[in-house]
Amino acid sequence: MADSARLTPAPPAIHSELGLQMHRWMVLSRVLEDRLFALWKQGRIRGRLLTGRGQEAIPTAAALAVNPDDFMCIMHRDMAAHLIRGTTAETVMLHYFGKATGPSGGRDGDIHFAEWERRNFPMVSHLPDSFPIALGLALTSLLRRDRAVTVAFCGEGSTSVGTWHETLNFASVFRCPNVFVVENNQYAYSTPADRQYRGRLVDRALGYGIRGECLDGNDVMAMHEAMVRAIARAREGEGPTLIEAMTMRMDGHAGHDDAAYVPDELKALWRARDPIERLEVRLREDGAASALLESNWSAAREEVDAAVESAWGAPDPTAADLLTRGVFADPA
Ligand SMILES: Cc1ncc(C[n+]2csc(CCOP(=O)(O)OP(=O)(O)O)c2C)c(N)n1
Repeated sequence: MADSARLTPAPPAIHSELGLQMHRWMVLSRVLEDRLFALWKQGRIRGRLLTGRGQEAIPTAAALAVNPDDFMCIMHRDMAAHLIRGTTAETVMLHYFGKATGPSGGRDGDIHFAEWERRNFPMVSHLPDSFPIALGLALTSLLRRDRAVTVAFCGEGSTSVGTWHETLNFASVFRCPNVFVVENNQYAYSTPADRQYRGRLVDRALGYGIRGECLDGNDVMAMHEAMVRAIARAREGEGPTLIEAMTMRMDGHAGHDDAAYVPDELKALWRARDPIERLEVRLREDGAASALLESNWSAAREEVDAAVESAWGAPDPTAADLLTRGVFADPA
């Protein structure tokens, strides 16, 4: 081997660019939710706080696999999907501070938000009522032949509700361009999965005659490949896919919950599978410089600092605005 070849570091593997993008978004989501949690403890957040820390690989992989024209029904563990689809950290802060210029105009300071102009449907609190909405969006795309795909998320607890089953059945029968992602974080609030269902969730795909895939939801690369496959099938008219992504939420259900019901060993097992740390190991093996990864962390901290500062100073809604703005149609 020539000396120059020996001295030149191996070029990053072909997928490193995508890997670095994934890293950037997962880190931004983590830093933003770390900050939201601190603000919530200070009483500066208007509503409750639900985070997806530890689950970032799933929304990241999904949002990087869709097109801007596709639809996403984003849930309470999916901050990275908002960010990747163009909602800024500042908009998120405006929302949580209940500001007039936030997505709900100051009416909500909780997780129920999304920017519809980005084709993101806001979380519906009644679980899993985003699923029939995702079905309606996909059916519309089918009828219009616009080739858009709709990706919807839910937790494993949500799969016990009737609308979940009706959605999968209808989507299967009409081959709707849907991808249904179950983020199986093994607890629905304090209810463990073995008190929720028997068998494997992914096997339900068989019952509905659709394709199912169960995978490690903390492996962002594997998740991305699965999403790309499922989205391509949906777009080509081959029908919906059910993806069961195994993961664990590293916080309680919401800020007030310390998740004391989750055994310490289980938490430790999944902490060791942190999706960001795993990706960092992989990127380093592929030749990514540590400084590059560190710069993603520092850029995210700067972005979040600036977002908090600017959103905190934004105007609050007036009482009159809250009562009337966006409530009645313009009498045009
Ligand atoms: C129909 C319905 N029942 C109960 C609730 C209250 N609730 C909100 S989140 C939640 C846990 C949901 O668990 P899962 O679907 O597994 O999602 P996770 O929060 O674990 O991501 C519950 C019970 C609700 N929002 N809707």
